[in-house]
Amino acid sequence: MKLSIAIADTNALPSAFVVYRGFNECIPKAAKLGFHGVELALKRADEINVLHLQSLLDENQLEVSCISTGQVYADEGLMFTETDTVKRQRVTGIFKELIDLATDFGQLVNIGRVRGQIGRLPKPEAEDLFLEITRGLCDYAHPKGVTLILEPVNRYEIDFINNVEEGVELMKKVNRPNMKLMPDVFHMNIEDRTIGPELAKHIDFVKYIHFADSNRLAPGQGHLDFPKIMNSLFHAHYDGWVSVEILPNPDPDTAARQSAEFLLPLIHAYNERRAEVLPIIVS
Ligand code: LER
Ligand code: MN
Repeated sequence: MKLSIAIADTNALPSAFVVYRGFNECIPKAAKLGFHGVELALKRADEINVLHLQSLLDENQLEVSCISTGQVYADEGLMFTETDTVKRQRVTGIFKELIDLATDFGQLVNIGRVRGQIGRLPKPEAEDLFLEITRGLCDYAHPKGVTLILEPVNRYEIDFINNVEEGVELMKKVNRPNMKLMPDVFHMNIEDRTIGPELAKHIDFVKYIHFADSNRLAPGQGHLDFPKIMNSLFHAHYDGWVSVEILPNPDPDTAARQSAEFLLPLIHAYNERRAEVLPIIVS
């Protein structure tokens, strides 16, 4: 298991949901705190100077865990359930460029609120609009080694795919090997029956996990039981990223430090425990 933190660059929208802003300043800070990677919140692929980002990552020995796309939705209201052909082409084009970028950085692109609303559409129609764009993007991404990860988001933010079970049902309809889920334990705390057992039950679909406490502050600052959640993940043999996506409160540096201080010892113990049992699982 590896630990990442959500960051955006200085030109990100005020609504970008990240802990840190400013790659030059914050990538070294994340490395110093012990994070293994950074989740890049992007609006467009051309925000990234590939050579500069790669050298920043190399200098700080960090990886990109995933490219997240909340700003694609926030910026122009683009959605996969959109009916307008021009807007559908636009969101598809933006995603193809983000997939190209992910070939070199993380190989994972998230689909958050950009999946769209059901709104006034009949649900099967909204689903078909989503499926058409998503299958096309999966087929584009597959030869590039990139996987798309859909995030169930709570009902107060969106009306389409609120819990993990709904996500799994939709994944089965997408029916592509590079389409998986990105559960977020903050949303799961609102929408799912349980957190750890639900993640374990659907582990084959779980590719990446957002960590935030019940109040969306750093893990350890609310009432979610992270050791218990991680124990379920351990028994389900999860070996992917967990990424801190929290409010930058009381300030970004404190929120990032609290997250690292709370989660890194748990992750080290998790990985040591996995190293002990891995030979048994493999043999
Ligand atoms: C995005 O990862 C997320 O969790 C959303 O709640 C942001 O609005
Ligand atoms: Mn999230």
